[in-house]
Amino acid sequence: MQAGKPILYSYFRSSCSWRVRIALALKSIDYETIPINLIKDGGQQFSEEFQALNPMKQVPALKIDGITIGQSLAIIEYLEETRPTPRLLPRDPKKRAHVRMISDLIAGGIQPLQNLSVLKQVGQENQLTWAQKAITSGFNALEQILQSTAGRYCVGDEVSMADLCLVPQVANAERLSRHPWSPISEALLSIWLSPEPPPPNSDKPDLLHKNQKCV
Ligand SMILES: N[C@@H](CCC(=O)N[C@@H](CS)C(=O)NCC(=O)O)C(=O)O
Repeated sequence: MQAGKPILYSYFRSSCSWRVRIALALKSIDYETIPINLIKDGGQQFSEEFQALNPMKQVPALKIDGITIGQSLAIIEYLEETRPTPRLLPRDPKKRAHVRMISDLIAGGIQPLQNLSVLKQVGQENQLTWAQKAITSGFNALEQILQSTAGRYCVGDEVSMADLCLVPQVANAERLSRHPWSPISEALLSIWLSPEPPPPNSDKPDLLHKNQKCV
């Protein structure tokens, strides 16, 4: 199959899409974006056209090398295997396990609890309390883990997939919670988050914007 420029189906407020945008930017991969607005028209993720691409009706999805991949961590791992520079998974198996552990903790243990469809089920009245509970318990565990894994970044001194997961999740948490950040989170944030707001209608590799809201 003819493979052109990769296409990222993304929503600028989506923390999961943001992970992939950071990976694409760090690996200097040129790509096009097709915005999928999760709010407009009752949610464009529910359109037949998009469901054909990702039956989970979620962003991100990446068309690349003649295939379509859903699930942000699977996308990042594919990019890592096919475009290995710079590395986002450490060579050392123990460090690599730590990176995957932190990534899974965020992608499986924190973000899904604050997903749009889950919050809808929880209901407007209880949404904030629900989200704050999920943030507090997830981040308490994370903070404890980071005590032993972090150097300059989540695992040692190299940027990894774990940082790609952490940054959007912290931005999300800052919006929803008053979680007290440990010195490690504070240090990571100061490295990773620039003070500028995202450009309007941004769906670009807007690496690190503190004021970006996520879902
Ligand atoms: N595990 C998936 C989760 C994807 C996900 O939850 N995406 C959210 C945005 S961050 C979404 O599309 N939500 C749409 C909805 O809840 O209707 C991943 O890592 O890609």
